[in-house]
Amino acid sequence: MNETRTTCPYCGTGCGLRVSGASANVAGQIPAIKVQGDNSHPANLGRICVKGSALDKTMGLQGRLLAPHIKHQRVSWEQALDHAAQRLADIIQQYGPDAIAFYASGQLLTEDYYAANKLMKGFIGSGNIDTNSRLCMSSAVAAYKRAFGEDAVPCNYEDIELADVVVLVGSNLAWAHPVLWQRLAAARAARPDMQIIAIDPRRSTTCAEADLHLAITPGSDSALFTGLVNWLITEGKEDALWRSRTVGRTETAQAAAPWTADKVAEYCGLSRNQVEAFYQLYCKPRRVMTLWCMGINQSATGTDKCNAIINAHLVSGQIASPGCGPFSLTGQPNAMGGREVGGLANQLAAHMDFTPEAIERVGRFWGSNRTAHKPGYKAVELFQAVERGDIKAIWIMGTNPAVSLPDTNQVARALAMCECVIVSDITAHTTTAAFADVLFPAQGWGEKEGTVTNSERRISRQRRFAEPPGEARPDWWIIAQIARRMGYEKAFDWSHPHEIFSEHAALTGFENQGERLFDISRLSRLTRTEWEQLQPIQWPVNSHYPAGCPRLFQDGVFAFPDGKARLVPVHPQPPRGTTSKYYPLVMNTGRIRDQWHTMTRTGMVEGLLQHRNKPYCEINPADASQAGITENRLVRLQSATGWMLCRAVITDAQPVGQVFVPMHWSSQFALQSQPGALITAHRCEISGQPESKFTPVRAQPVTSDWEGVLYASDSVTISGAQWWARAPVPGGWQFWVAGEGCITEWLEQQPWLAGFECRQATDNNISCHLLGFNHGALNVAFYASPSAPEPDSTLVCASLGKKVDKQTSDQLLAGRSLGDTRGAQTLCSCFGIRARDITQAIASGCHTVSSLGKQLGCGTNCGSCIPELKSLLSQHAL
Ligand SMILES: Nc1nc2c(c(=O)[nH]1)N[C@H]1C(S)=C(S)[C@@H](COP(=O)(O)OP(=O)(O)OC[C@H]3O[C@@H](n4cnc5c(=O)[nH]c(N)nc54)[C@H](O)[C@@H]3O)O[C@H]1N2
Ligand SMILES: Nc1nc2c(c(=O)[nH]1)N[C@H]1C(S)=C(S)[C@@H](COP(=O)(O)OP(=O)(O)OC[C@H]3O[C@@H](n4cnc5c(=O)[nH]c(N)nc54)[C@H](O)[C@@H]3O)O[C@H]1N2
Ligand code: SF4
Ligand SMILES: [Mo]
Repeated sequence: MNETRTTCPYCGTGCGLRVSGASANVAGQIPAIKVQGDNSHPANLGRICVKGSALDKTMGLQGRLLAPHIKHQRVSWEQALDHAAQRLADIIQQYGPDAIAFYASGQLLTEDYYAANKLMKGFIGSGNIDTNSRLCMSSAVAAYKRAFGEDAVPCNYEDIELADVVVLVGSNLAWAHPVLWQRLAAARAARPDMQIIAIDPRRSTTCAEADLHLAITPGSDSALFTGLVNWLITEGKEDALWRSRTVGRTETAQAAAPWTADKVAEYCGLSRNQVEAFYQLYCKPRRVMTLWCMGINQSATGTDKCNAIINAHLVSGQIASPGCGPFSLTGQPNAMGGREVGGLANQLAAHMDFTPEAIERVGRFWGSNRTAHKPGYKAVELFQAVERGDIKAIWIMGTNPAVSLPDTNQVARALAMCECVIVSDITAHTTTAAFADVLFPAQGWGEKEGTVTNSERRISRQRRFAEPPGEARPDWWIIAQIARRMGYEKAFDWSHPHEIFSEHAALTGFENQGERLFDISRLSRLTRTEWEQLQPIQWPVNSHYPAGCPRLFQDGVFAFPDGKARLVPVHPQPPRGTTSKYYPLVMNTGRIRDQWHTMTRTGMVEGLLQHRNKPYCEINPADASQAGITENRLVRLQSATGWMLCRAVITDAQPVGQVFVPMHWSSQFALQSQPGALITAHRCEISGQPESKFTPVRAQPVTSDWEGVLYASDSVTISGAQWWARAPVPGGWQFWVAGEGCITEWLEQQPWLAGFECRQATDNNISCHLLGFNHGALNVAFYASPSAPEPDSTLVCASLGKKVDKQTSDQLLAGRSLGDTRGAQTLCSCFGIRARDITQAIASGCHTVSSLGKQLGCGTNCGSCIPELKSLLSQHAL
């Protein structure tokens, strides 16, 4: 069996995978592949999570964009490329280069990203290329630059295992970086003295597993870390050697001085004991790692928050040695690659900024005299410029901004009025693609070749193992084809990504006498075979570090001319959004375990929608009862900017005054369930990163006349409902629907019922059961009643698309109910094991994760559900 070693296309952990048994994409067949963790890859050493292990199920043609389109009509590549290049050239001619923008993605490969940046900044001559990393890492980038002089993550994954104390701030590691969580959990199991501290306003799965959970007031983290700096200084815990390696100590100490432990406790909503316990644990000789993610970065003062964390590491000397350091976790598979090529609008290329020398140098390297002279628009401003009409053409590659940006109604307005919207994607129908004038079908994971860089600066290869379907082409190729048509043949004459990589690597070393840490020039001379076989390696890779470098700044020399790191004075500020009597709750948004972003890939995989299957908001019992919201009730969340609908999940894991909503559901998967519609475009002044975790909202129960569940063998279009959401199930799709008025009348208007032979059982319009058959095969089954019906889906799913006998048809029509739905939720997605099966097994004597695994199988494949198994075990022990 063929085996390909490649890298996972999801999170920034960057796990190595072994894919076996690939084959061509033939006529709608899913290539039969098997995906396993690669035990030779240093990021995961064979481990894998639920999303990685379900990659085989994302390889099908369902939903794929297979051909170029203009105005949603299929055209040839020649037509699409000629048309797009001509539109761009015309707009530049008429309005100048700044009327064009690219909006790229941390999900592109480095070679794709390099090509896009080179075309925009080098040849179109505008700084207007930004990326979804603006919504993700830009605060961390800005903070590292302020502190170290360069965007450089000092530490690595081994440091996490070597630490004595691991502080997780604004990171739900167990769900968002599950393999790093597995590594951390294994290290703690081996060294039980190790302490995990989780700082998060809500009790996430990660917090439930931590040794200490600080349920901080949302947005107050700078105070906690600024107070830590003050405490380290006043308690004499400052590191003398590191004091000599930094500047800015006086101002930083002054800014921190008011933040006594008492003041911090009050501001952060913690007890003084909690604050002191955390500060005490932070001290040497213990080795401390701080891992942070979106709970810190996605804030109107995100850059200051990151610097507050870095300040504490510099003052205490918890940096640049094994088991220590400030570690910003990257989210996307290649957010780092984007940072390296210069994909953010305020960077030029290869860690060079817009200085006159750098502009001249990069221009000379690229052979262009039109290199951009100034930064372009950052993501949010970029879409505002589109709406103002300052940007006339936008090319969106590998991201879905109509869902993922804040204020998505603004994004929709901007895209609707933009003269020319070009979208490169692998998915045909995304919320963004609906606005496209030109659609380019890109090659996806497994079909294309290139490199990605993970959180710990490790460059790995993504390798091709499947034939690309339809007419899909690599992103770099599409960009180069447009560039050539715009007159830049020579600079874009690549025929293989290896050539692009070599050029990119050469630029990193070009006239670099050590000023730029990001230097992989030693990789610029790899032959194609060597590049193809490239083993994972951590940058820099140059004559000093021919084998790469696992840990930066060990000599205490930073990327400023004087070699010293900067302490940055931080004055903690509250979030920009403020609650009021109209909007009394804070809406926090984030990730769930089994879904990826806007669900374009993971939303098609049945097994990945068992754990959480519809849009929901978690709300504290006190807030729920005050608002008259009951479990599973349809809820309307309203902010000053927009509104959404979702189901209530009442839980004390959510503090009073706060609700949590998954970021994932878009208009493709539910009606009006997109949290981005509510989020105001407040953002950090320094980084431009939006405040996606703090939106003042109010929550109200929604009244419906009826609620329904629909099963259909193909996905259908629901019309005239108050709300719907869909998820794939075995045999087809399941929809949850809520509506007003008479069910029968509503049903009559549904296009998906047309042409079926129906069997219907209706009870005074209070409840309705309906089966739709086509030539005797069951195509739809619909159950509605005044409150959400819970039919047992097993029989329905098993019958979908099949001929059923009279007896089964009667049973289906009767709509056998699920009965008690408690514990029906699936915890282990790999084996479809439900919470109640697990509680039963615990009751019958399984008292460990491994005995549950032996009895039920749960947790024995990818291990992503282990934190939840543990939590059930401990609940049961109580
Ligand atoms: N399953 C899954 N994994 C993913 C992704 C995915 O879509 N699905 N996406 C990837 C990407 S691109 C990213 S960026 C990462 C994100 O990874 P994470 O940042 O870990 O994930 P989030 O759920 O966005 O947010 C983390 C936590 O921040 C908390 N938080 C909110 N406000 C505050 C605050 O004021 N202070 C503190 N201390 N915490 C706060 C939230 O409650 C939440 O639990 O995940 C990556 N991994
Ligand atoms: N409310 C809220 N909003 C958020 C966040 C949050 O926490 N809360 N988090 C933010 C963060 S951190 C991030 S990273 C963003 C992510 O947000 P997006 O980047 O918008 O999310 P994705 O769904 O990953 O979009 C990727 C798109 O690229 C397509 N694609 C996949 N592979 C390829 C390829 O190889 N080539 C091309 N051309 N296309 C491809 C997919 O089909 C999909 O349409 O969301 C941000 N938005
Ligand atoms: S942790 Fe999971 S999603 Fe992230 S890279 Fe590894 S296998 Fe992929
Ligand atoms: Mo992200």
